[in-house]
Amino acid sequence: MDNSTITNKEKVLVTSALPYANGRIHLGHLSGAYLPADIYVRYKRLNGDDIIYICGSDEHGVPITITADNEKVSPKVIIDRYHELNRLAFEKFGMSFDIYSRTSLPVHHQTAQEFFKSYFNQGLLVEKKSLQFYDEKVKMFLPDRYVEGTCPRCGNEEARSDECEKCGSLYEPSELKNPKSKISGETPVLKETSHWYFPLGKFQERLEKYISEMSEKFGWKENVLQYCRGWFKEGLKDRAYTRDLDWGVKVPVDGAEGKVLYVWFEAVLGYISATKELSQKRNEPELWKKFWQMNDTKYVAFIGKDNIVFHTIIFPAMLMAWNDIQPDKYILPQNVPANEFLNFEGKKFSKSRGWGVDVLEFLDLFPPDPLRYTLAANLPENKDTDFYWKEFQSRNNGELADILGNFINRTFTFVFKHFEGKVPPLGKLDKIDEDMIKLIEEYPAKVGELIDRYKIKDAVFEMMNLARAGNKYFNDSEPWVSVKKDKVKCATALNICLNCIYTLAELFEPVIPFSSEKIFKMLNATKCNWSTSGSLNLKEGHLLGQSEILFTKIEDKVIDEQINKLGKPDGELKTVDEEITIDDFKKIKLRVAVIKNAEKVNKSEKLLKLKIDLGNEERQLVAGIAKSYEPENLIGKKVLVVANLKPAKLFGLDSQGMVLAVDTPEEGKVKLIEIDNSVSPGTLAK
Ligand code: B3M
Ligand code: ZN
Repeated sequence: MDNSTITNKEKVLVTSALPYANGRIHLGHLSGAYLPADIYVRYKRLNGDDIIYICGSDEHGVPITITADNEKVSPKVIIDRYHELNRLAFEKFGMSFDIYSRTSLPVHHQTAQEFFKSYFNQGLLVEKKSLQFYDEKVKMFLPDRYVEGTCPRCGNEEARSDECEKCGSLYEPSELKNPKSKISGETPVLKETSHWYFPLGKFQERLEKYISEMSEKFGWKENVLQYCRGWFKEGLKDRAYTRDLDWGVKVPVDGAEGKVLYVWFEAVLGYISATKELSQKRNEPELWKKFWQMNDTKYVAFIGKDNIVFHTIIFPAMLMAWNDIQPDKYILPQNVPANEFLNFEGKKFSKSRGWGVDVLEFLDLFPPDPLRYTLAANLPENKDTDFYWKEFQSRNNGELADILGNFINRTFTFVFKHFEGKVPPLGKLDKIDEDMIKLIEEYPAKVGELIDRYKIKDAVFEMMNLARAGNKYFNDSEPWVSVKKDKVKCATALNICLNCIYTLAELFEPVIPFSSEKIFKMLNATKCNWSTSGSLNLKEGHLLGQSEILFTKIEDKVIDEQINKLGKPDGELKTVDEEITIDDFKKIKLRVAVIKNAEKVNKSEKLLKLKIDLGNEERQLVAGIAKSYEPENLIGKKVLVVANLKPAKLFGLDSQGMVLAVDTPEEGKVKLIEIDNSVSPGTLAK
């Protein structure tokens, strides 16, 4: 455990993944890399730590150029539009970045080029020639995502140029069948090009050591470590750090016209250049160095799980390579508390299918705090979670309004009615009062410790528990009775309630900052240091401010309206599949089969070898379902198989047919289409 977090003030650098400026931020993004970081940062600020929080738009790379191509506008139009929209969305949501920068700024281009040149000059980069697809019609090399074709291994028709997402195989672009350029639709040719490769393998040993040390000292999350182990097990390979593309940071080497730096290479450096921009803005030239180049900085990088390798392996290796020869040494991430994904009402967010809500849309309908609270209470810290409209409603109505809001409201009403809006005196304490005071005193440390360990969901649960306890205390001490019989006792209870509200205002600040500000205003008080927020800060006679409504209940009909909007086949939702004739379909023989045996395929994480019985024959087939099923749970299942698929070889094994499965919202997981037990093997589906 990192004891320094508890005793000393820290110097902390926090970054959140730089979102691509090619689309709007949705709730899933917030839950992954932004809200948890903001809660952490706000807490650290209240704690008096010296902290900066860095973010900005990632404005290069193929995702941007694809959006620009689709809209037939320049990439600049796209990034200007989405940088501004996302900046605004974050602001309305209450994100407290110290800077929201952009990677198209000159300071970023210079920084990225400086790193590249450093590697180049030390002879670290290896230039290699390779064959890449080239579209002769538009005269450009096609990055992976611009080429689609048939997988040479499994026949998937939507395979990328060198990788099939369906069966997980990697191959040379020359092996891809029927390649098509996504830009012109033409068949691209293979043309030789050269790129600079970073020898990641050379850093493997040091990276493994770095991760195991950091994780031991600072408690890295298990999901993050698992990803890293997977990469190390496969062995780190050289990676091309340049691309043939117009849009991006130019490769600062003679003869490299038409080439830019690989977007992931420069995007992670965006954290550094954004901090430089902050330095300039604050007119503190040394600020960025103080955070990036001094050993006493604690650097925490918040991301979603799809970005893990870039932050735990690629970026640290880049910093190590710089530190190897340059006099100014950078610090490495001390922790990378990556989150899993948030789904929406049981399915993945999908812009094209209209599934999900983006942040600006949401905040046009509801205030930010109920959203922050709902997302924070359900963060995908260890597994994927879902946003449900009904849960949003019940967290708002049943927790924010009925527990926190109600406690504050009844206390204020009582104090204004019976104590002229002033904090009543604290009299002799009974056991119930002492117990409540003890709770108030204990909670800041309890909640803070959870946040320090990135257990934000648990921290939020505890915050609301204190409000629960406050409500219960109010009930149990029955001030409406004591006000008539024993005014001193009544005053004592209300004094404690008001002080509990003060503590709640402070503890909840990181999660619901807008409401917290209102509560402080109502208390006519200001924030204090986190560590002293539980010490009965409001004294006898202190005059309270105006009371106001904190949380409005959301009616069923408002929520139903949102639910009904979802999944409406309003054009966008319809899947557009190419039509086939009944004869085409009849060519495919789908038959029922029983799984007789299943075993793992050596060296493959995705594949299982199945023995199936088709009624009158047994066959072997290889299926990409290892991440979804344990072999022993498959035996006896009746499934549907494409029985007349041409045999293929996968991982050197014969596969005669294909078993049918459907995607699930969980990344990489599928569900077999199972057939009722009454149907015999061999039966044809029609
Ligand atoms: N833009 C990927 C993403 O938005 C990428 C993150 C960069 S972090 C340096 O998921
Ligand atoms: Zn494939």
